[in-house]
Amino acid sequence: MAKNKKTQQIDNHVIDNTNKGMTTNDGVFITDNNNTLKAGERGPSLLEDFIYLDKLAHFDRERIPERVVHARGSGAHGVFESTVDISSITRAQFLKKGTQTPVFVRFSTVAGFKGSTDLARDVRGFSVKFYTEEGNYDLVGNNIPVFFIQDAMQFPDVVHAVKPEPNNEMPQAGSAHDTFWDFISLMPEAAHMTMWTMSDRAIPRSLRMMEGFGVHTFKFVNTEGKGTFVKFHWKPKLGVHQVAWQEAQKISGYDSDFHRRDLWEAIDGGDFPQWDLGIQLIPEEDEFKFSFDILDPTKLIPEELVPVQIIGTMTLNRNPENFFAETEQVAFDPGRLVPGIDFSNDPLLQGRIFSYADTQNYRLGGPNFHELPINRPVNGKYNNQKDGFGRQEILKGNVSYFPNSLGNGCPYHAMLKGEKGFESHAEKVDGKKIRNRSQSFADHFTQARLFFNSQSDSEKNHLISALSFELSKVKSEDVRRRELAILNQIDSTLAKKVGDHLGLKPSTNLDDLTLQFARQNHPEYPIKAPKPEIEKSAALSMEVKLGEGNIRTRKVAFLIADGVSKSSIDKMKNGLEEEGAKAVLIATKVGPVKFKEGGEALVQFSYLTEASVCYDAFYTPEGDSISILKNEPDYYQFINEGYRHCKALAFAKGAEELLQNTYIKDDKVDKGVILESKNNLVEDFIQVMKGHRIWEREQDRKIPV
Ligand code: HDE
Repeated sequence: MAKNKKTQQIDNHVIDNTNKGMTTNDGVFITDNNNTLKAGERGPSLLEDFIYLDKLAHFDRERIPERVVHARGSGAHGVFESTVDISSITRAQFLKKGTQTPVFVRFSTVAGFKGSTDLARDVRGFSVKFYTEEGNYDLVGNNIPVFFIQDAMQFPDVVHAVKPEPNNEMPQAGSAHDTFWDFISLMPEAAHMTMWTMSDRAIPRSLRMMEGFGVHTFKFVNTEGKGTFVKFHWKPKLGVHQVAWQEAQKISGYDSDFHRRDLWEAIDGGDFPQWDLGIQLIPEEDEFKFSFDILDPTKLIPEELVPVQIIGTMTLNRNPENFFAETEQVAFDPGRLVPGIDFSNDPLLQGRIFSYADTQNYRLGGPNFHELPINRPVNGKYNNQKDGFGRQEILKGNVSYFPNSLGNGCPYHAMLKGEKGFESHAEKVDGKKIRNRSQSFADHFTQARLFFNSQSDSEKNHLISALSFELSKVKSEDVRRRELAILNQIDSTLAKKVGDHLGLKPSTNLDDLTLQFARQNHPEYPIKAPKPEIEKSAALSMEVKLGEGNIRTRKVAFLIADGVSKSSIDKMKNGLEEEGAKAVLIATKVGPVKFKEGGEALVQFSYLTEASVCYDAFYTPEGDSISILKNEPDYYQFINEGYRHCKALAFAKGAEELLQNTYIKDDKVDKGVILESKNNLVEDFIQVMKGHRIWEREQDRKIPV
């Protein structure tokens, strides 16, 4: 693969220790890296041991502050290719049809610390840095298209509420606790986002299988200076998929790096994840056309009202060389733009313009973080900024000011030589200084309801279970009641079902405290909600999402033991691999496993190291292995749990007898259990996997695990 400019830039900084002698930081060769310098064999250490001091002084400073939010993240390099001509709408050069732009992407959870589990119920960050020829452009988005709050002033509050509680620093990476729901139940504007975070969007199957959203409305600006509002969407080619909540909790124990590992292994194995970039365009004339305000970040624009047009594709094709240097030191900032893109007046976005550069200055230790290899623009940076901690570039000459004559007026203003510099969209602004909230932001439940109504039955059930789980963990009954009253405004069945789990009857009126706080922003609260354009939106359900019929990179556990039939393995393996899925052999032990036909396979995974929750589907091939599996309790755990979590299971003819010892007997054999004696083993199995899960099984609450 040809290296792009960014890859080359990073490569220039990669250090390779191969065939190198060990040195101090000053390049002095070290002869003993094991022992400190002492006064006599059993004597005290000497202060003059500069080799030890050099090593430890650096070690003592290895940690930098983790991100205050989105601390836990995984990154990858890639390329974005523009595929559609939208030059009449934006002058951004990287969006010119056919342009390829290097990118670095960082996915993250929000609440947990840097070492927390990947499978927390949480929003996922979806940050993309485009290294364009006109400078870096960051689209710092999430996998959920709306936000909890409307104004940046309340950001520290929502974050403090969701983070571990300050007295005991619990719980880690979880919103199921009192302070989060206390805040949320006082903030009806959070109702819409809460529906999303309690849905399965918050527990993705893979970072490669989630959508991304710019959340705010932005602006495109064309060469004539005309603005058009725009919303950004990333649509994954693998479809949008989730795990079950019970699985998520177990995966956190079995493999808390589940998402990070999945992304790394996919890229390492050449399965490069891809997303299409979509835009929704709203002409300036249509700014007030909708029943909601397009500047309100708690609202989305339904795709039925403004269709999403695909304008390019992003491919992630390279893992970082070094986690710290790249994924940790990458500094995203939605407050930096390239010509052709501009902010809207969304008060949440406006607040972000300050926070990101400010946090990088602190986290990365000063103003020179732009010079770190991962952050450098590929087109270079030329200005009169100088000095500061960690400065790497060496400015030549005696001029570091503008205007100047001694340096021939350089670096010059872009317009002087005809280059196209950044120009803000010349939007007319005229208003009194005022510290309040627009009345057009005051309807909080219509889109929360739209989201709920758009879910399939199983999705609704998951949402109800998630809310029940979270609120059951809340100790304060007042908080539970307040939140139930909010849910009741969204949908009475939803509120009733959650209330049943809590032993509470939802009130039809919002709690007095909720009203009191809401009225601080909207004195007339609650207002009469405007009539929505639509009641349901197919695009909001994961079940009808793109990528259906695609099982690429899904992991199928082949459950085997000594004596397994090779031909029974190969038959299924070939079929799955043709569809891009992966067969993973799991045996009673790692190392060589004998085939019935003679010969052996080297197996890397065993029932000791693996868990059913980390796999998408299960196949039991036939062979003499069956008599061993018959007495293997961990085998049954795989099968029962796989069934409980609504996954596809296939059994070769000789393996079907094992079913008798599982939960899946006779009437439990549904469309997701493929028996070679009754079905077309390979094709039917693939077909069921394409449907992702057999959620109907969830009705059967008796399934033991
Ligand atoms: Fe962030 N956010 N945020 N945020 N955010 C940060 O910047 C902030 C918001 C998002 O992978 C911080 O570098 C404010 C919305 C992502 O490195 C910080 C407000 C959205 C990431 C910050 C918001 C996001 C961050 C912490 C309200 C979705 C991870 C570390 C006005 C559109 C970026 C850092 C990465 C990170 C501030 C709200 C997404 C503190 C003040 C809305 C994906 O600057």
